[in-house]
Amino acid sequence: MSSSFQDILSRSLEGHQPTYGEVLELLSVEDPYLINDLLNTAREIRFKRFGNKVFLYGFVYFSTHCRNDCGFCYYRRSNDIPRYRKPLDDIINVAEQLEDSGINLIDLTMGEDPAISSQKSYRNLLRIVSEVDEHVDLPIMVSPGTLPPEAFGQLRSAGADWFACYQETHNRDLFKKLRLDQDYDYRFNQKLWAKKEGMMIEEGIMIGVGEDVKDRADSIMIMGDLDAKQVRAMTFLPQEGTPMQGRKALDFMEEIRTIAVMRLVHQDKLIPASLDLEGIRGVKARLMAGANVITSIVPPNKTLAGVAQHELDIDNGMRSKEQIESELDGLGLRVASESDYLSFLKKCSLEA
Ligand code: SAM
Ligand code: MD0
Ligand code: SF4
Repeated sequence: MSSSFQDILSRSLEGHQPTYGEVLELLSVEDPYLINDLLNTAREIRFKRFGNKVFLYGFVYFSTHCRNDCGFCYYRRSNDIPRYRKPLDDIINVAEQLEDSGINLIDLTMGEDPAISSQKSYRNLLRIVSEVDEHVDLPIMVSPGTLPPEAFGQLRSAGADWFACYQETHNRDLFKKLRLDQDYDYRFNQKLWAKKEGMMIEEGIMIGVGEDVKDRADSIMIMGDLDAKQVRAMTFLPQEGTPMQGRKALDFMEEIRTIAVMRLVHQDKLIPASLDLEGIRGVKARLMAGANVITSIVPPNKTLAGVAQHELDIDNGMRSKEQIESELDGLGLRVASESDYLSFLKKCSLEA
């Protein structure tokens, strides 16, 4: 067992993508020494592909209203919580402030707020994207939930470089339990439509929502079929007031191992270490597993929320570039420049 495990690691290090069966093995092994070897290999692969550079993403959750009722989400329609919808000027100001702080991309995220976009009209969303694009000289990711097929060309023209929409799981039965009353194929097709219009896509899964190891392996392979340029795994954190509030969160080790396996399979893709789970103190473990983007950087005192952790480390200023830089220093890593990020995007567009 362990020698074949080591073979998988050495072949990965030579640039060979593990097979489905090998992915299952990497995700299942229990020996802590072997898991440690997996993490070391993932880190080495990141170094081979990206050197010591890490990308930083600013997160602007501009509306927390949502028409959906996802069982895992704090912002689900049925949860009686305070919500906000930021005016355009505030969104632009925050995006400008994030740009000044020296990050690489702005992620414009919303609940499926009917006042901003619906299957019938998404004018307001297009306006927000094009205004941010006009004021800020950074690539833009948009995470708006689902849109009708005809929206994607317009979203691209408005200035969206990336479209993020996480399936959470590629097990259809489990999807039904998580994303209540939502259509699996419609959500999956979002990514195909976005790609067709020239956007890069991010795919993602949640860890600890009832999936098994095979489901995780399936998702990792599907991320490749989709040609997602950024792929993520986030541990599910139970949210107050939701049907899944009583579930126990897994410890973060399964997410961290999944990040490492994703790095072996998707060697030249971006893989986030999100601040939205454990805040700044969780960055190191995720980077040590081969992640190369720090997401969910939120400026303090702007009444902006996170998603899985709606407050953690925001108003104390810990989700900031300065804090991240000091973490990176200790790991021999540094923040990528704007031109490093643009080279990555250029490489992706040449592959398209
Ligand atoms: N409303 C849009 C959507 O659902 O696609 C954009 C919001 S996006 C930030 C929501 C993502 O946050 C989900 O796809 C999920 O990956 C993550 N998320 C939400 N609730 C979570 C929770 N309780 N634990 C971990 N991740 C969560
Ligand atoms: C994050 N809270 O990066 C954000 C969010 C949406 N594109 C990203 C889940 O962790
Ligand atoms: Fe709405 Fe997105 Fe939360 Fe689902 S995950 S309830 S679509 S904000």
